[in-house]
Amino acid sequence: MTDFAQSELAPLVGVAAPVDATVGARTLVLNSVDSTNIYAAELVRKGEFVEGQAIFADRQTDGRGRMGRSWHCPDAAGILLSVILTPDLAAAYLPAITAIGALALADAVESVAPAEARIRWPNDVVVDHAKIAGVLARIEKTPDGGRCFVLGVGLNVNIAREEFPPDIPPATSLQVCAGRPVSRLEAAKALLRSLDEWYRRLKAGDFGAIEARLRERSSLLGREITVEYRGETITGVASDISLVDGLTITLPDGSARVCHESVTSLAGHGRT
Ligand code: BT5
Repeated sequence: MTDFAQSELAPLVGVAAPVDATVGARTLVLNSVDSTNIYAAELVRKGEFVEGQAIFADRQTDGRGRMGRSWHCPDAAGILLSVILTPDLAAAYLPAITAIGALALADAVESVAPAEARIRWPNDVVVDHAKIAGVLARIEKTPDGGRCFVLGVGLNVNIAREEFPPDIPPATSLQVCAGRPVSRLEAAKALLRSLDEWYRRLKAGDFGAIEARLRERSSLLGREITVEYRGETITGVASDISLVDGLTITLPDGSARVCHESVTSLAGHGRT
């Protein structure tokens, strides 16, 4: 593991963040790391971080997804980023952290490629139902007994269709959307900018704005879906998304089922 790199992202170190930005106020670019989320968690445990610190890597040897899954990314072809956030919020606000990650990714996708980005609740960003980015948010303890959020995001930038593992659900990249290679540096800057804006809203307590945009960007709302939730298969119409309750599915008999945590989708909006 090296902590500075001959990387396309190297210009982000030190100079990129506007003076008033929190996200990216300090930035590390690593050549190679097991997982940026693990690296960020270690910084938190040691108390060696500032609010908004961003850790990028060109390569992960153990990139993590949710529920023991892995995140695949060819070397120097994507954005692999973890940001350490310290809002004064209880652990129950973790879904809001995931939400601002997904919203920022969707904004960044649209600012650098001609694509319409949607959020497949809770943590996938999709273009035409193919996954272009994912979010993995975690809570970590600081040495003084406090709490931090580590927001990890993976965004596919210059990955050709055939470079995705054949056994994963449909995936896409900015390059596939744009029909040409895309600057990782520009994508990273757009992402930091947008994340900073959403983090500002979060810290101001503007959960209404976050929730409203989450609904607007949803790939699920109004669609018939089939999901697996806590061992049960549920088919119905995705009728609401909220930061507190999660996903509400209205069943054919008119009753509602609330899925607080992640669901495994089986049909209706692409597998996850
Ligand atoms: C996620 O999990 O989507 C969270 C991804 C977070 C990755 C970032 S990279 C920086 C930071 N450090 C880390 O170690 N992690 C974070 P989940 O919803 O569980 O999706 C994982 C599933 O997506 C896998 O099981 C594959 O099926 C699929 N997948 C893996 N790599 C992919 C890719 N590059 N594009 C699209 N789908 C992918």
